[in-house]
Amino acid sequence: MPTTKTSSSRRSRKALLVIDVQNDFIPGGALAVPEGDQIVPLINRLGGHFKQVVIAQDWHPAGHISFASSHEGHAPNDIIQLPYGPQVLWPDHCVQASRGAELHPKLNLPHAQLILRKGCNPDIDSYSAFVEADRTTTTGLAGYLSQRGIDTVYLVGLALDYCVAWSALDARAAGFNTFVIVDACRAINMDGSLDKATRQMRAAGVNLIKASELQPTALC
Ligand code: VGL
Ligand code: ZN
Repeated sequence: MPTTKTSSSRRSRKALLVIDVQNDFIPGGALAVPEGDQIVPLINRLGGHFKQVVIAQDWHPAGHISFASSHEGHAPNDIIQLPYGPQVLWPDHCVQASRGAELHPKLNLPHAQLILRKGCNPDIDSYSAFVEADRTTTTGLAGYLSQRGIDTVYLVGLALDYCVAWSALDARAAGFNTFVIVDACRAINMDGSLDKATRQMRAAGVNLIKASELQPTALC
């Protein structure tokens, strides 16, 4: 066997993680993120540069603990204490098999090999595609990526200050080189949530970049 490594085995292996680009998070949806639909063409273009694409999908059972409607006397945006910590309450969204939970119809990533559904536990939310809100239960995504030799992840999608940020922080904590492509994301930005998430990501060593800074030939 030859002893010299090929350039592809020496290079880092990269994956694109597309977070929650679903009908309920785009204008007109139950938990609309302003301009959420505007990132879809850029995500489709970026997707073409990656062999490895993972799509995360928020996928709650009806009556989920994160829904304000599940807590009498509470309204969306209230914060309550749950056994695992504070929980923002949201309008009902991304209910399993509903139209709002479907991926955006213009999302075009036919080569994505994994669609990872999260937030399925009725009693635990999961902004992160890696670890649920109890900070203990894993989705298995870190194992999936590392068993495929992936060491670097690029995140895009919705919402930058919630599911993208939490996923990026957990990717970093799991040891992945982590990039967030900020112009391929949009934020909810409620009560300073975007500033806070940005500070936390920077402090953790998550790289916040623009799509124009990427060299497409280096991404596969
Ligand atoms: C999200 C709030 C609740 C997100 C999901 O995708 O950022 N935000 N569920
Ligand atoms: Zn959710």
